[in-house]
Amino acid sequence: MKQSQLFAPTLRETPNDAEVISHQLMLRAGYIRQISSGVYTYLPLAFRVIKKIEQIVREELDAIGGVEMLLPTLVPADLWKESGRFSTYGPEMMKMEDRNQRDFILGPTHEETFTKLIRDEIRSYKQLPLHLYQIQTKYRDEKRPRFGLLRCREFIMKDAYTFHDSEESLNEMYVQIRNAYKNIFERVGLNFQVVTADAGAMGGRESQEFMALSSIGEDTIVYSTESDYVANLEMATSKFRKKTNTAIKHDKELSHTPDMKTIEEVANYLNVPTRQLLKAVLFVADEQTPVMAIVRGDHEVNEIKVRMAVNAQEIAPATDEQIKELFDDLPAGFVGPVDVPEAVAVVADLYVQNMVDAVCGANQKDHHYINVNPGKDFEPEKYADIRMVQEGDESPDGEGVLKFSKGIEVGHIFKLGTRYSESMNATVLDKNGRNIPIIMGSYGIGISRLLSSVVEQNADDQGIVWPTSIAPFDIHIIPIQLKNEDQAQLASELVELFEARGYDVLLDDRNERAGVKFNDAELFGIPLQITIGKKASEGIVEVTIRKTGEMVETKKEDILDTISILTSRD
Ligand code: 9G3
Repeated sequence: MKQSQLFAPTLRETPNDAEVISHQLMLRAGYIRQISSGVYTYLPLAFRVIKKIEQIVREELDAIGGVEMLLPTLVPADLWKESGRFSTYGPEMMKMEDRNQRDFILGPTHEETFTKLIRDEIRSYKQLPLHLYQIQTKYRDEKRPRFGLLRCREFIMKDAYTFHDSEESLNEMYVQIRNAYKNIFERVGLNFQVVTADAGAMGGRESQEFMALSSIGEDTIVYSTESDYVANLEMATSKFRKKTNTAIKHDKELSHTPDMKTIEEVANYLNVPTRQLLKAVLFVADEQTPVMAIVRGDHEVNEIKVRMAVNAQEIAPATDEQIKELFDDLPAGFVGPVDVPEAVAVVADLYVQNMVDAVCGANQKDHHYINVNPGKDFEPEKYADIRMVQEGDESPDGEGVLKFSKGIEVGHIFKLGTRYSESMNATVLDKNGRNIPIIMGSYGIGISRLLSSVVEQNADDQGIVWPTSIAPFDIHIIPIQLKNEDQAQLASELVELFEARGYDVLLDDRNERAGVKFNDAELFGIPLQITIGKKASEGIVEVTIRKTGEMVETKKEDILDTISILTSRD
């Protein structure tokens, strides 16, 4: 392609509202332009990269029996009312009315739409399993779009859904898809981790996230220094070792702690370390059951783990009013596990078992208990792992310690079970002629987010450095002066030579100064640059590897060998 025809408006300066390198470079290199907060134009260079990523996705999914199709983006809200999700996603859902005032949404994901389609068209288990996927624009009215394509209100997602008449069939396909995802992210050149995730609001069971390692990632990945244990922060666990306490346990005493509410204030006032306190956090499970979570004062409660410990569908922190109601007007900060109201279920973290002579709220204004001993002064309904792990904790497999790193979620796969087929009554006749709810899986890849994640991991000060597998072009030919007959002749010979071998070639045919050409080439990040200059008359060009900056001079007749040697090494 001629660069004079390519629409890639590059910028000299870094736009100041772009905070991360991928956002800065994709604006400067003429890959994207914002039309509204979280809504972007994919300019031709970005579009070419997206097409290459999609091609890899299609190859890997088709290879395991995935079948591509395309569902409407404009979806009747009634479907989401059937599944009960129309209300749960509130402001994030892009809603609209048609000319007859009927409610529609712009699809943020398509569990409901696929479930309806299967409900209408599939009657027998003999038609299963199915692996259907689409690559489609999704809409989510994010509260804080940011970081360019990393968190948008309109984005491209590959979403797939599988339909089964048995758990075994789901498990089998789930593993195949997980492996296909690994292939995809490896081929795209991404440095990633697969982490076990909490199925969260999806209400399903097992789920895995695919995280692109990046310091600007919003998710925290927890991994062991010695073993291959890895999980996301919500799910990560550590090894707890129960100690047999021989220390003397004193009798509890009431202590006056006027207006001392926070863990730090109480610890300072009583001159004890925060790890000596029992931190009580109140929740309401499934909108009706009050739960008091107890962790050691220097630990944090993990809400997801509390939800799972009490087998709740959903859980929320108790409001101050709910606390006042349960503990007759007690202000927050004096709540504790000793003599709690009947209605409150107490769940204590495993580490609480090793505490002796602890301090806790006395459920009386301005008072705490000291010398409180679990098992003696209070007995929780259950002990469970309900704390956030911390760096340095022992890995749950006993090998090494836990460390944290940040990640960008680029993929997420779920075993949904019958969550949608039951709420939407999608059933099939099984081999015994009984109507059973269809078992489902759902699988997503953030295509446009993946593009930015690759740039985050593959950029240098001069610009983007694309992995060869998804670069917008394979070779960038840059004649210094196309008016020079030798250079023009050599350039067109090389274009022909490379295109005949299936390379995507970009020829900088613009009448610009050399400096401008080189700056733009650095920004674009095409893996191989071929500069045609003074030695064109001798048929000699410079080949530069964008990634390493390495440059070799080579004669035209040797150029294919040179390139295969240079590119095969990386
Ligand atoms: C919504 C809105 C935002 C959402 C969802 C629904 C996230 C929603 C989770 C998923 C799960 C999987 C299939 C592909 C892989 C991911 N944000 N999720 O369901 F209405 Cl506004 O999308 N879906």
